[in-house]
Amino acid sequence: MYPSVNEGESQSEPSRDVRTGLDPGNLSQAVCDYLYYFQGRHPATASRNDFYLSTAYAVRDRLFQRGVQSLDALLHRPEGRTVAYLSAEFLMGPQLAANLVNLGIYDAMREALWRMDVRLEDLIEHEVEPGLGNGGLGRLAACYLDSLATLEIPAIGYGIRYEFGIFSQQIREGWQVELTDKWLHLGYPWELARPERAVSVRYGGYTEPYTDEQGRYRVRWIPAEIVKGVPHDTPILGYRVKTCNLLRLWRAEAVHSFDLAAFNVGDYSRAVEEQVTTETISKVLYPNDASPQGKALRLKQQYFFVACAIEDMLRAHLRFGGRPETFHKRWAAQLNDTHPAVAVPELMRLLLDDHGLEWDDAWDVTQKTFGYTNHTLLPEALETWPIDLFGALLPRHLEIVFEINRRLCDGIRRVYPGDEDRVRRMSLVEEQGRRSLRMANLACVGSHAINGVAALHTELLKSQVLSDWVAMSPERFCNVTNGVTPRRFVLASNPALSRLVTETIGDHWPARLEALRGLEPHAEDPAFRKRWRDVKRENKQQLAAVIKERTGISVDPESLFDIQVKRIHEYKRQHLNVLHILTLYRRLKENPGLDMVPRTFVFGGKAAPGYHVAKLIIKLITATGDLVNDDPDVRGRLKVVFFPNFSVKAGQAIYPAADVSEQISTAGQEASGTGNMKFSLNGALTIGTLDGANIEIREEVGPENFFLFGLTADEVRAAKASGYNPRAVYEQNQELRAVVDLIGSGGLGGDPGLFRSVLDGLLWHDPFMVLADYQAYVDCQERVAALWRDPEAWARMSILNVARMGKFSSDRSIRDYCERVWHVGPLGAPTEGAP
Ligand code: NBX
Repeated sequence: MYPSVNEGESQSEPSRDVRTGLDPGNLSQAVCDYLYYFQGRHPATASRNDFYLSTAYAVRDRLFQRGVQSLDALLHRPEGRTVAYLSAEFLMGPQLAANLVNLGIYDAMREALWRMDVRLEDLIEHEVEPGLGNGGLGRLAACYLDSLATLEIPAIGYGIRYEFGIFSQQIREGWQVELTDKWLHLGYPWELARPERAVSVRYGGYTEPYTDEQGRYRVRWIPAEIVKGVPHDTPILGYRVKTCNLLRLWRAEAVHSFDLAAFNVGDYSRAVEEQVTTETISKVLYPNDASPQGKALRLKQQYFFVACAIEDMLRAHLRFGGRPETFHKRWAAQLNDTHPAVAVPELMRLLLDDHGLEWDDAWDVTQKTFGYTNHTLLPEALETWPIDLFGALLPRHLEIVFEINRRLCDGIRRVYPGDEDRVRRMSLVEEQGRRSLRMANLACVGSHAINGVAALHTELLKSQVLSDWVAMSPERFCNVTNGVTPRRFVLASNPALSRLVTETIGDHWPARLEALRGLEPHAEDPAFRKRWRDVKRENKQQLAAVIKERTGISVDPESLFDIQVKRIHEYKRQHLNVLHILTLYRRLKENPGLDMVPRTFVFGGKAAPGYHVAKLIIKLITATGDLVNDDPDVRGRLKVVFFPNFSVKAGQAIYPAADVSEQISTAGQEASGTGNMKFSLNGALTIGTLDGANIEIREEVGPENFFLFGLTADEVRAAKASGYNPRAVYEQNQELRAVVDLIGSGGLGGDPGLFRSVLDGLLWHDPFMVLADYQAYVDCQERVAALWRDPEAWARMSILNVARMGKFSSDRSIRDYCERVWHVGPLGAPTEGAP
């Protein structure tokens, strides 16, 4: 018997409530039990990882305990609609703090651990996050799971359990270096493997026609390869509710285990090779966030999780007497971009080949089941698959896609006789070059609802990329502006601000974010503004300490923290930010006595490993830091930090400490952005273009509380159409020329050729209008600096930003999806428009 940690409790008393109790006594007993019986450790000798795992198990028990009924209902319910969110990426972030917040036991657990001489904050810091996504799209999926559970909508997230997530980024001599992400190496306590619910996934082979007993023409698929998909479930508890949903991620395994006696040595190694090949399917996340790689393995991954998911859904539907014809009454499936678009022919295949439905009936079910969310307008990001590759891997699906396409093209010709151009544009098959399948067109034709992720993005989708589809079926299109979960991005990550807000307006705001409006009158209260500034200062001090530890750079918490964290991409224009920094630097060099607002510029984000210019932009940032950080003329007034390995966890430390949020993409390029929302919700002021959700943020917070600059999307298009000449902008702007020449002459690091590809791109092409927006950006930054000199006015604006951000809760986004796309209400009840 090991000593009970519950004061005043008899040591022999069984820990009755050890799996359910929420008070510190029960919690510490539970952690202790796990330490002892699961980790085989006594508290006195346990490592931090032992404590972390034991705490996580204790929390997981409570998730399951609260949610077992809703979990059962998810898959075993005979009626009502469940949402299936199909996504190749779920960027969940650390789970411990978020789950404690949603359970409402953060303080109790802190106290429980304290009794064992353990700091909860240390365990939270110790946690390794599963980086199973690239950026915005994957993180959006995670926010949506939180909101679905909070709104008590039955939902399952289906995806891939990558063994290696997004690479971990190191900075060596100013360059990005990629390391494999071993997120599983110390154990991942939040999931349960469910080998008994494994499914088979088939690839390759050929198809053959046959006639069934009723004399009907049917098709059989004889695959060449079979792979097992094993589900791993993570419970997703809503905020202070009992609904517990599920994230079900699939791991690929070889079907056959090896009978050692049956193999000679040579065969054995071949058999192991086969196993290794199979298991590569779920081995690694592709680290590209914009241009797809077109690799066969990537298509294998997409089909893998889609086939697992649809099989799982269909099985659950049929088990309780559902008929294949009513599949859509039981499931609303959302395609998170085109990555899961192969779900359309997969569902058709199951309904036609396995369940004998007629084409029209199967098509009706399929279209009513799926909705498609588009996340990008970038032409290079639109996925296509070479027909030969697709057909070799999925021969039956290719036949079905051809038949969908035949009917689609016939339909277009009926509505627009003679318009063969239109047929070519809308066809599922791109005939130019290597014949390929257009996944966005497949997703459109197979879905009853198609949406963009911010108002401008949806408008541009409708007027440009998908205009032909709008002409055919305008009723299918709608907008759902993105949102983020305030539970993680305010409550868990900014406790000081959360306390102040709760003290001021009560504790309803995390579940009803519009309640933040109640802060508005307090913007006029000097005492409140002082407390607001104190919170920000405390958060900046904490971030300064982390920056020192990660980079060795000392930054002054009293300086203006000007932050840009997001994937590195030319369209996001981190290099525009750098041009501004160098402009300030040159001004200081020319006039060291200049009265300049001290600023700390923080950058963070990963570059796709094959994207050379993006990697060079990282080097440009770090070289700028090397130039300015220790220059005696600068006297600490400029600091430039590249925060390595940006992640959800890093974001949670960074957003609360920002004064200025950089949202400076070329107008018309950023579909929505969600970092913009996280910053503003934490009291940062935005400097931004009229792009993505910036437009709606500015509308909400008021144009007077937002630093706007730059060309509009229309102006960008017009400038390009009339022959935009970046070289002329360079020639005519003396300060810009000086900065560009500084970079081009080796002023950063000594090698004049180092940044040539970036500079040549800017001077000769500049597709993202960096030079065109340079002066407007620099001028706008002067307005930022002027306001910073008036701390009262700054605090007032910061408060108003937070007060008016209620719209950007992911709860609002999910309500929009429920109403406009899924037609489901709480507990799966059908709502108006339900199929
Ligand atoms: O999706 C992002 C957009 O760029 C953001 O504007 C938007 O806010 C966010 C959520 O809607 N897109 C994105 O993150 N894409 C990817 O990560 C991606 C990953 C793999 C791939 C293509 C894109 N093959």
